[in-house]
Amino acid sequence: MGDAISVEELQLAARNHGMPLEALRWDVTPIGLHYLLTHYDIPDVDAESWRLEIDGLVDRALSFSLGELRAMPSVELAVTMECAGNGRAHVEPHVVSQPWLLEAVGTARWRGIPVAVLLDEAGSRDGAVDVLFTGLDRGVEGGEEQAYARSLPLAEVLSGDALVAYEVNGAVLPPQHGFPLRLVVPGWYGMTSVKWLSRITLLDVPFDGYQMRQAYRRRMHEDEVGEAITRMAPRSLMVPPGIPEFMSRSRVVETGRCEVVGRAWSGESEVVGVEVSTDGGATWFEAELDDDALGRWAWRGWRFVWSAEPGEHELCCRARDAEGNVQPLEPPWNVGGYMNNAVQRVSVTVA
Ligand SMILES: Nc1nc2c(c(=O)[nH]1)N[C@H]1C(S)=C(S)[C@@H](COP(=O)(O)O)O[C@H]1N2
Ligand SMILES: [Mo]
Repeated sequence: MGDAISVEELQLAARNHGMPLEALRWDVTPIGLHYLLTHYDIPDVDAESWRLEIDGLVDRALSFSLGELRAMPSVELAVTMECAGNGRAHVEPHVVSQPWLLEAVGTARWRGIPVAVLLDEAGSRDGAVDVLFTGLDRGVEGGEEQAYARSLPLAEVLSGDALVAYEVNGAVLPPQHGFPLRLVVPGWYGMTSVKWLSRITLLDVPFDGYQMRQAYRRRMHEDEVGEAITRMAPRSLMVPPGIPEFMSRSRVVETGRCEVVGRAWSGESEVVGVEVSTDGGATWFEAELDDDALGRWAWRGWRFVWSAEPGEHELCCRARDAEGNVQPLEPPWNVGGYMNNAVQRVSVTVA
């Protein structure tokens, strides 16, 4: 890590939180351990008067109460969600924003209604190309007052598994994760999954609000348009083995057999393998992948047996997808510090 973080970054880091990496041991993350990222404030929502509006280029504008949505046929989907800024604190030069290390991830079972079903009921009119999702939380960002809002191409919504969820892991959504309703877009970075959803609007042009035009773009200079950030790049993380040293968080492991376990995911194409290195990335060994019992949109478990010998070691892991994309050894840099999927490195002392 480069420069020290500022009080402003500490304000963000204290409001939001990551998933402690030892929580990788659960296939479905207990919701209190799931990472959390909120740009503004958690809005005060009255569930009785709250409604979901569907409008814009539709045949029939629709409006649903929470009770009406809960009475509709529902689906449940296990989804791994990761913040596009995960890994930001490891990029150099330093990028000022939420200073995630590696822990901005979690997997949950979201229950709700496919967005495609709601759009089918509303009927999309000719010329509709983009679907705007607007949240109830408001703030000022980049000098612009705004409600948090993001869009997805209509074709992406119709062909994908996006849902509006009112339950997570079998319980009512907690306030911080979007009560009473949130969007969940499998495979995409977390910014797409709008919390505190209040409105779905069909547009005849791609939405160009702040969170589309300014934030969440990959650019090498402030003044270039850059490329929109969409799906999650492949990543694997391990449960740091042994016990931590309090301040450095480096690990202490006993000599002998040590099973290293972790999870891997990718939003582009499926993870097909995970490799582990115990010498800082000089040599790699194939880990064993668990089955994909949670389905395509959730992370996959993996394990590797290490014969730990006395001395200092650096454990690393890297995932690769079906298209041959592999996690890089060094953090990629861009203006926003997005999509840093460089390999995890864990310092271990074997006693
Ligand atoms: N309305 C609203 N939705 C939002 C956000 C937000 O600030 N407001 N943050 C986004 C970002 S950047 C991420 S990474 C995910 C985090 O979801 P979680 O807090 O449930 O883990 O929510 C997304 N949806
Ligand atoms: Mo995020």
